[in-house]
Order: sequence, then structure tokens, then C-alpha cells
Amino acid sequence: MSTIKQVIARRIWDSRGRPTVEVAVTTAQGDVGQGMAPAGASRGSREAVELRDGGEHFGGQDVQKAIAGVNTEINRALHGHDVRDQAGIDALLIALDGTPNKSRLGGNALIATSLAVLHAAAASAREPLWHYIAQGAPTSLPLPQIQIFGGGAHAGRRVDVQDFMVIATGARTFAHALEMTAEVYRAAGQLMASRGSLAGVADEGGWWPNFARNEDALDTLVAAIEKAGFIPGTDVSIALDIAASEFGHGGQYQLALEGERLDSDALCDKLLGWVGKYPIVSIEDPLAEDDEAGLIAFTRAVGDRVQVVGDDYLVTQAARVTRAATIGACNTVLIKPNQAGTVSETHAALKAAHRAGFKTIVSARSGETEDVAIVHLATGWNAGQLKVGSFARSERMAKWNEGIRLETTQGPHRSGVFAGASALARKG
Ligand code: 2PG
Ligand code: MG
Repeated sequence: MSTIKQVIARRIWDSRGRPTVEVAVTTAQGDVGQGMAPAGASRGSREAVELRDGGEHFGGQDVQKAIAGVNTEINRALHGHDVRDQAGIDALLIALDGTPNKSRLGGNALIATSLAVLHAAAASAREPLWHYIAQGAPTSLPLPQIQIFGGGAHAGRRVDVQDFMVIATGARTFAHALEMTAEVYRAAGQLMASRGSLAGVADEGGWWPNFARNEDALDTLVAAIEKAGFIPGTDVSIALDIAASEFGHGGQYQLALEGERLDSDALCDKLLGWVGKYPIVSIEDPLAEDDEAGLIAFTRAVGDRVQVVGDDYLVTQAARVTRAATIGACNTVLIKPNQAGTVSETHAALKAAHRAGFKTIVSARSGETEDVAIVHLATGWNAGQLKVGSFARSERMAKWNEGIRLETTQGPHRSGVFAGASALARKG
């Protein structure tokens, strides 16, 4: 048994230069694990709540209260616990917080602590994280979804759609998927430059979306895939995160760029039109989190052709995933550890998805750190897919590079096969 000796938190800074929480867990045997909390900008209303200080300092974003909770209550409560009892420790954290949405101690404090415990446990077992969490079950390197243009809440709402991404469906290995995407990302930048519309990057490193219509981004994406020498839909396909909760409520949607007001059916039709016209294989949050009827209708309409991904709607909660599968809303879930608030709840949502025949995509947030834990979670839990933003900025590249390390590491802890395009066709 390896017992927890100390849990300490400190304030670090995320990729937007905002405060966030890092937690270090030390065992009596001297092993250390560190966890960091990422932060979303387009959040589901049912996510675990980030505890922020409010007031003037750092725009109200400081996390001194969350840190104080870790250094006092959480440190006391976890002292002497077996670091490998992740389920027991997470249950204790949930009970200690005592609220349904983790608002007292903060989802940011809890996820950083929970991840730090997991890292310390893997360190005490002398295993890489992905191997430790697999517990002997099959693992695979995930198929990446990589952003080329950022939009929505990550680009001052310059365009309505949030993520214009590619999936290298023709890739043979994880490293090959990155090589292919690097060429598409570069080609997209060249296209923007040649039109005089290159204007830096959005929050996750995707090119700034200087477009007159949302559809122009799709046309440019297809042109970039071709310019890079690939066949759209064969070598490289398109994935979108519409993030519709950001521009729609009560079944009414306002596309600011086009000046269009659409009801749920009209937005469905617009997206189905895009699916018919472009090589789209994945659409996330096509309708808002409160538009369940729309999500059911859209999922039914696209059938098995397209993965319909629930992010704001499912918020990494097992019960919501199970219910969505029963009523036929979505067929894939985005798995974000800080939406759930603990590692065990995150894993429960992933397992519920696989049981229900849903596909899973482990995802970063728009506010990130150098933490690479999600690459290990996607690999060790055999999630199939991984979304971490674009192909620029080191909080993103750290994660892609970690995937290369896992893929190329030889020896007793070899991480195994690349999920590849088959991840899109999985049944759970
Ligand atoms: C999303 C994520 C990542 P955020 O909506 O899927 O793109 O954004 O972290 O801002 O919620
Ligand atoms: Mg999303």
C-alpha cells in the first residue's frame, strides 16, 4: 500500500494567461503526482463549477479559494489514504464538497486533485499513466480531431461555428495523422495569406476565421485539404463543433455572420445540407444543450453516416449518456475530465458510452496547460479519438507530441495499435 502524505495546491497560469489550479500529491514513499485544471470558454450549464474568486483581481478569475480548500480540507481528508484507491478517494472528494455541481470546493480544485492522485498512483506502481489505467485491457492510440480554423467563443465570435477540424481518415499511424494534418494546416494558412485574410490564430491555435460566411470556412477547408495533396473524404475528412448552445436557446438560433434567424428544424436542414455537400464525418453540439428534440431529429436524420457528438448536452455524465442512448440523441460523447470533476466520474461516463454503443472522444478545453494527462486517458481507456485543438501553440503540441512518444515507445510498456479511421465506425 502507498499512502498519501500531503496534498498541496498552487496557482499556475493557463494558455489564456488566466489563473488555474495545480495540485501535487506526495505519498509516504516519496512518489509525486501532479494534476492541472483546464478551463472551458463555451461551457455546458451542467458542468462541474469552477470556483473563481470574483472581484477585480485578474478579472475575477483568481483561484485562491479553490487552492485554500485543497491545502486545508482536502489535504486533511486524503491524508493516510491508499493512493491507488481512486474510486474511494473520488467518492470522498465528492462527499466533502457536498454540492451537486461541485461548487463549494470547486470542480477545478477537485479535478486537479483527482488527476494528481492518479499520477501519484501510477508513479507508485512504476508504470506510465496510460498503462496503469488500462489494467491489462486493450489500449489504442486515438484518432486525432485537429482544428484548422477556430471560431465562436474562441475567436471573438468572428464566425458562429466554433471548431472547423480535420480527421486524417487515411492515416496509418498516430504520427502519420499529425504529418497529414501539418500539411493541411500549413496549406490553410497559405490560402488565407494569398487572399490577404491571414490574421493570426484563435484561442486553440486554429487560424483566425476571417470569413464572410460560415460556409466559406468549409470551402477553404476543402481547398486546403486538396492543396496539401489529399483527397477530401478519403485521406482527410472534416469534423465540426457547432457549439450551438452559444447562439441558440429555446429552439431558436441566431447566426450572427449571415444575419439569419433559424428554428431548430431550419438549423438541422442547414447542417444536413453541409453534410451532403462537404466530406463531414463528425458534428458536435449541432443543436443547443436545451434542444433535445432537435438533437434526436438530427441524429436520426444522419444515421450512421456522421458521428453526432454530445458535449454541452452530455457534460461527461454517465447518467446523461445512458439516457441519451435510450432516446436516440447523439451517438458519440465528448469526454472532458473537468466537466465531470473527478477521474472516476469521467471514466464512468466513458464506460457508460461504450456500453450504450456510443463512440468516445477524449477532449481538452480551450483554456489549457502543458498537462498531457488526457493523451494517456484516451490511450489507456481505449477511447478511440482525441480532440485537443489545433496544430500550433505548445499547450496543444505538448499533447500531440506525447501521443508520438506513446506510439514510438518500445519495451514492456508499449502502448499498442493506432485506432485509425475504424474509431469512427466503432459500436462502443
Ligand atoms: C469544446 C471545447 C474545445 P471549451 O467546446 O469542445 O474546443 O471548448 O473548452 O471552450 O468548452
Ligand atoms: Mg464542444
